[in-house]
Amino acid sequence: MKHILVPALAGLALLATPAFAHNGLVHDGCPVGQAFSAGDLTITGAYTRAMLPQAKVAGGYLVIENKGTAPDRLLGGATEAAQTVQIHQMKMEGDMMKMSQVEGGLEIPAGGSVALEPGGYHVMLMGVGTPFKEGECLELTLKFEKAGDVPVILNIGGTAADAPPEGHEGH
Ligand SMILES: [Cu+2]
Repeated sequence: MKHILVPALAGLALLATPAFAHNGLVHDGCPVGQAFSAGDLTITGAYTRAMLPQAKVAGGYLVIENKGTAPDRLLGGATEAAQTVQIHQMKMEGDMMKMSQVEGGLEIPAGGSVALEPGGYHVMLMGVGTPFKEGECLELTLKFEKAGDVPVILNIGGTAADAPPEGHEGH
């Protein structure tokens, strides 16, 4: 009996959680310009961009201020809207624009702030199930070394020519 019951329950659990029943997207009633605080950290200006229909990756941008007397580190994040969330850096190497994961997390210095913005540091959302639409917003949990999990909401703006290129998830 036990051998039959276990797979049956596993199947039920899968049926109860369809992939995109709640996909981390808020379709209406998204306030713009919100600030999110946790401990000494305040996060402002959080946004991402509308995606083309076939796109699977998007960049998230925000500013993190640390009013504390000790540094913290942004380690990564999670959202129901994407399979993987990483902290990336984009920079020029020669005449090539390169993106790479920030090793060991991104330091937010004591009494300072760090901007994640196009062309620099960004939150990389990979394996996005439903392409983001302008005017909606995205629920994202940022993971910090000291402040822990900090839920934020990213407004979704229009598409941009300098959005991360396709195929970025291959690196
Ligand atoms: Cu990236």
